[in-house]
Amino acid sequence: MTAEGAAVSTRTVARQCTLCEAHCGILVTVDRDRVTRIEGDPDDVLSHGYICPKATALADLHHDPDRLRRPMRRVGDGFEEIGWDEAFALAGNRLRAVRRRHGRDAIAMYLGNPAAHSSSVVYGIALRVALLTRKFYSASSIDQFPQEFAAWKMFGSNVLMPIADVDRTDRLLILGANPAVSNGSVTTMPDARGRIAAIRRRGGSVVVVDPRRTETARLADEHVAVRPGGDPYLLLGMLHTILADGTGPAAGTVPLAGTEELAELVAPCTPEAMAPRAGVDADTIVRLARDHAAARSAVAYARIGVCHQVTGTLTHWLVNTLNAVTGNLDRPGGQMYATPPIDAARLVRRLGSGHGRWRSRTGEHASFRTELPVVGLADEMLGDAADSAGPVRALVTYAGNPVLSTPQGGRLDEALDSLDFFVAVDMYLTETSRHADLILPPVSHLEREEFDFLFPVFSVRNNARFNARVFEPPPDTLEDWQILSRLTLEVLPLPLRAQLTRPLRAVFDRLGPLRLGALGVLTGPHGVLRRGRRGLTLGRIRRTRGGIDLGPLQPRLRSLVATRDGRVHVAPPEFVDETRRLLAETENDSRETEFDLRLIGRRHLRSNNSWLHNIPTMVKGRDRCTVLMHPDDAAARSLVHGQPVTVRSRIGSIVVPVEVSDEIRAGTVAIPHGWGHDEKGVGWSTAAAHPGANVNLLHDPAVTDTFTGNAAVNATMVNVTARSERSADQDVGTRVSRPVRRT
Ligand SMILES: Nc1nc2c(c(=O)[nH]1)N[C@H]1C(S)=C(S)[C@@H](COP(=O)(O)OP(=O)(O)OC[C@H]3O[C@@H](n4cnc5c(=O)[nH]c(N)nc54)[C@H](O)[C@@H]3O)O[C@H]1N2
Ligand SMILES: Nc1nc2c(c(=O)[nH]1)N[C@H]1C(S)=C(S)[C@@H](COP(=O)(O)OP(=O)(O)OC[C@H]3O[C@@H](n4cnc5c(=O)[nH]c(N)nc54)[C@H](O)[C@@H]3O)O[C@H]1N2
Ligand code: SF4
Ligand SMILES: [Mo]
Repeated sequence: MTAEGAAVSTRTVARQCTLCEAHCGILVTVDRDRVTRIEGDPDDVLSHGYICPKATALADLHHDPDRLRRPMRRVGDGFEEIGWDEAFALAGNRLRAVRRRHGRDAIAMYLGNPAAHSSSVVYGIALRVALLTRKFYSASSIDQFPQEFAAWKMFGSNVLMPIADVDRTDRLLILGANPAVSNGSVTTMPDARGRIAAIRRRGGSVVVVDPRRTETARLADEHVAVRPGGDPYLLLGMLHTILADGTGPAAGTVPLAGTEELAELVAPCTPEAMAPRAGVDADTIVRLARDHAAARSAVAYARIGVCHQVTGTLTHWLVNTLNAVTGNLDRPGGQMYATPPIDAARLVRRLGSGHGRWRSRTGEHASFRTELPVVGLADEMLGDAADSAGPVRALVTYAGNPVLSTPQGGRLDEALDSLDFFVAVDMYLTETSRHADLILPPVSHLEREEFDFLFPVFSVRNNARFNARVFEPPPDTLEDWQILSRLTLEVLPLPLRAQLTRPLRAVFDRLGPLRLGALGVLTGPHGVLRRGRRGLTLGRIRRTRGGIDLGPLQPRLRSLVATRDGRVHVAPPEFVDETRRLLAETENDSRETEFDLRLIGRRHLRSNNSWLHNIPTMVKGRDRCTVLMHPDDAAARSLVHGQPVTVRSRIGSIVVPVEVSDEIRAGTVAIPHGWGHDEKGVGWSTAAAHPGANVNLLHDPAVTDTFTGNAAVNATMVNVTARSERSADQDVGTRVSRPVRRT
């Protein structure tokens, strides 16, 4: 090709990576219809040129021949391509038939993680509303439910989850998060490594509380190898110290309610009493408390490691409370709230979070914010048809892979096969969608043009960035929002649906996510309607390369707090009662005779939950789906590094290689989730060559966060034995589950 030809055919588009919450700015260089390069955008106002290795996967995902481009209908054991109109008619007829025969709760819906990374999610919610089903599920109940519940009880709304002002803090205490790998979650911080290094450079300090010496712990001043599940005790001991020292509670922008009850609760929680439960010595507890209280600004930040515990909600309450009583709530360097271009949290904060409005069919789980915990999904489908509550007969999934990502006691495959109808909105034939009757694939991430309204709500710095399209979508393809709005029209419970479809479609087509986004920006806190001529419009954001920086986080809790009395509640009665109950329990280090190790999770820089393992650069190198074990534990079992072992829990077992390292606390083992690509009929050819094993086959769906039913996948007791002892017939990565019936 001549140089001139190259110049004509090559172009670079600035947009964001939509794979994780960081939404880093990227520059995508394209030669005709191929991506030739993806690099960090130095002009991006939030990520300043940082990207992680996953960003390049966007190109591979776009070009992946395994990615579905046409609707697929099940025929026998396989699938055939069909047209969109035919596909929507099929989905509509079948879903309506199920609803007519079995009622609206016979249709369930599951919304997965990538939905949150696209403004199409609004249309997912519209579909959920049109279905009028109480059987709604999402990845939130194997994720941040505990954090939302704590926010609801303390600040009056589940959406008011405060974030850590990492860019200005003098002291960062991280519990159960590994931002050096995850780049922050419910605190969007692209280049977390750089931001953590900056805290130390400006004279601040960073402590990581984690049973594993993680990538983040290695960047910190101190690593505290807490016992898994030990965090609430560590925090109670810290609160005891602060209140006993008289250094709290400090005054904040919003008055605190419940400080006396809190003082009474923590009075007996001396560091000495808490130390064995936390697995952290008393001196360390005292020191962590005093350093937090003494720092000019300090923030405790906790995430998924503690959400995935039976004490998930309690721990997040104690984290927020620690920040509040040390005067670090709603002040620079502490826990704060963003002021995003679309003030989504403020708009919906009074909608009501609601807990226990309805229950699961088995009665085991209560709804929270109008959904049920996903751990109950298989149970909901495998019910007895004679059951008056009736089992779920049809399912809609949108951007989720619950077969790999949720604990279901090994029963979800069977449950999905038992359905009358299952439609998956997904661009891959996955462990989940392979069970579908119909798969509706959206365009690739690079073919979307969007304005994200969700993650700016959790961003460490206020910003407005447009996400431009790299490729025009090919003819006869649809974006998620178009697919979801067509499905919505198909299931609208209207008597004149047939007649109304055409005009409603015209309305939906005109009300794309960009129109809604433009309206949100216009009326938002930085919009022209509020700020006059210098204010924002979507057009201005779109035209500004790298986005618009809207400054550091501002104190604003007073305008957000949604409790009836306008105060922040540091001692909600149900949390106090539950803490008392736990403290009264005689200490039981769960030394069950048969299962003697506690299993936790871990993430890798080149994995993204279950769905990047089909990209060769994301799976190259050594096997990453291993069980990480302390050398003492390995020696006690005569296991050597690299050896295949059987990891067994009360409900299932998998075979994986053992990885021996002293980075993990003795008595604890770690296995990453999102693996187990060995199912027949899955369309992931590269992933099939690197299957790993599905760790969620080990986690008991009955073990959940006390308040929300969030999966407590860091609380599972397992044993680990040499493979040959008990399961010589299995290959590494094989799944051997013992499905359990619990109804
Ligand atoms: N044991 C254990 N389990 C866990 C976790 C853990 O730490 N330990 N973590 C949990 C967490 S935090 C989460 S968020 C969940 C995630 O759980 P899920 O959301 O259920 O699973 P993902 O692996 O994110 O699967 C995403 C699916 O969406 C598809 N997809 C990707 N992009 C798009 C898109 O733009 N549109 C559509 N329609 N589809 C798309 C992919 O092909 C894939 O099938 O996993 C949870 N599971
Ligand atoms: N590379 C990559 N990035 C991701 C993802 C990914 O799959 N890969 N997933 C994205 C998603 S969906 C999410 S929700 C975020 C999650 O983001 P993070 O919360 O940062 O997730 P993890 O890396 O799983 O970190 C959890 C940590 O908790 C520790 N832990 C486990 N049990 C306990 C405990 O009882 N106490 C304490 N103190 N620590 C404990 C684990 O050892 C682990 O280091 O990451 C996002 N970013
Ligand atoms: S951290 Fe990596 S995966 Fe996440 S948005 Fe940035 S480049 Fe993408
Ligand atoms: Mo997540």
